[in-house]
Amino acid sequence: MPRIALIATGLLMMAGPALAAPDNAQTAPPAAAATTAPKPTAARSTGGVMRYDANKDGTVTIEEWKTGQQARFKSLDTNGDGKLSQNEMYARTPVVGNSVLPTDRQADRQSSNFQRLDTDKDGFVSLTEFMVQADRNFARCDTDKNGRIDTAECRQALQRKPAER
Ligand SMILES: [Ca+2]
Ligand SMILES: [Ca+2]
Ligand SMILES: [Ca+2]
Repeated sequence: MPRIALIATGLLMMAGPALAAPDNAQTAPPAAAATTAPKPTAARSTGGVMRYDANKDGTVTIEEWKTGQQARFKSLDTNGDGKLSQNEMYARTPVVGNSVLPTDRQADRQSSNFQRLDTDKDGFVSLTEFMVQADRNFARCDTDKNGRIDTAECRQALQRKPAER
């Protein structure tokens, strides 16, 4: 029964798209091919989480998260003074005209985010202030409170709280 073997291959491919070879894709049943293809957009907002999975075990622990956020802080601090100005913070996410939000909305949002992070109101976000927010973000994603997050958990958490704008 070679067909059953093919279907099994299709199921395996769904479980691990990275293992899918071009040859298998051509011979896979259409149903399996159709289910592997979609879902590109959903991962966009939360897919970034997994880049902090330093040991690649599929979850991001609080330690991995903190290490990653500290590294992020350092890379954002382009003048190396140990704190982030608003320009440094958003240098990589500039307000752009072709986004879903109008540019003034984006700018408003960035400056209100920045002010929320800058809890001592000195006009800069220190590493401590940055990490307070990082902890909060982790906690928000870690809905089952086991000290680990993954993309699915984060996506759920973010969907549950759509009013953050
Ligand atoms: Ca991990
Ligand atoms: Ca700085
Ligand atoms: Ca500050």
